[in-house]
Amino acid sequence: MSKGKVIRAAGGFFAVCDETGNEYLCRARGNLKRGSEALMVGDNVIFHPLNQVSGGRTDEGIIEKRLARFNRLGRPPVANINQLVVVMAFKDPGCDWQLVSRMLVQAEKEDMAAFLCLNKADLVNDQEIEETKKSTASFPYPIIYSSAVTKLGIDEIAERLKDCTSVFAGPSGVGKSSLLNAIQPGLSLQTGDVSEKIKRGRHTTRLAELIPMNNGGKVVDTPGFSRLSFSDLDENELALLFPDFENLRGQCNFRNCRHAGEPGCAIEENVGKKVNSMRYEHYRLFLDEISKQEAY
Ligand SMILES: Nc1nc2c(ncn2[C@@H]2O[C@H](COP(=O)(O)OP(=O)(O)OP(=O)(O)O)[C@@H](O)[C@H]2O)c(=O)[nH]1
Ligand SMILES: [Mg+2]
Ligand SMILES: [Zn+2]
Repeated sequence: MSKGKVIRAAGGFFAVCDETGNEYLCRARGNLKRGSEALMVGDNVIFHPLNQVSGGRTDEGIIEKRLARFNRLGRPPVANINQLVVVMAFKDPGCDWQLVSRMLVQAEKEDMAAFLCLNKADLVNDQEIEETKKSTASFPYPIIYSSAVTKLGIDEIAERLKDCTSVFAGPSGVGKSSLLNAIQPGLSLQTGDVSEKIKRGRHTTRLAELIPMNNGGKVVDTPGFSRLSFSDLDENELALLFPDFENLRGQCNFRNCRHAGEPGCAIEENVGKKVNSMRYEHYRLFLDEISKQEAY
């Protein structure tokens, strides 16, 4: 028996990388294919190699067991991730801030660190960047302005990927794969153009893939998505998943304040000050959405 990590999953097959870097194409036992047990990229597994491997040759195996996960994301489906990198573009396609907040809520829930990459900075002028900086004052996560074309921000992103496992997530066409190619020349991940008419990506990356980086980090490149709903969130939990509110906790008039229009709400009083107004809007929107789900 050997220990390894799932680095790709497709059509009932799993590519598993063992501790010495050999790759095996594996099938999995039936119970590892369904529901929340279903294997994901990033899962650590015990597998049974079917053939001897020499000199890094690809071989085959059977996955017997999945080891415990310390976290998992539903979308993109990945496990054992230290850091979420939300990738958006300034334009073509433009930044979907609500989707950013959705992803960040999920990351908080799973105890992942997170930062935002605002890519394609080469397509806007300095004034637009300055305006974004202003409107994201008190945004509670680091924002890196980047360009796979001019290489702006590439070193900083690379630095943040060191020595941990990260996932790149965001809509199709924002430049996730292009950024990874820029960070690690020679990687040559496939990238695709953006539709001229609707300014959306064409879902070039089809499968999540865990990639070892030269600086010791690991990154999962994932297919783009544009919708994300909350499935397992509790109304009372949501405010705890907004680090923006951290320094104001316990300061509302009512101990069980929902921060949704109650008198003497410290959070509402700080909107546009310590709390970014767009983030507060997202909080209210998500709270509504979750309470409607709970009503069913
Ligand atoms: N101008 C400009 N174009 C970029 C930049 N980054 C990526 N692109 C272009 O945007 C298009 C989409 O890039 P991809 O890297 O394939 O985007 P992706 O996020 O991986 O998309 P999916 O794999 O479909 O999820 C390609 O035509 C890239 O050349 C950038 O920083 N500036
Ligand atoms: Mg891609
Ligand atoms: Zn409150």
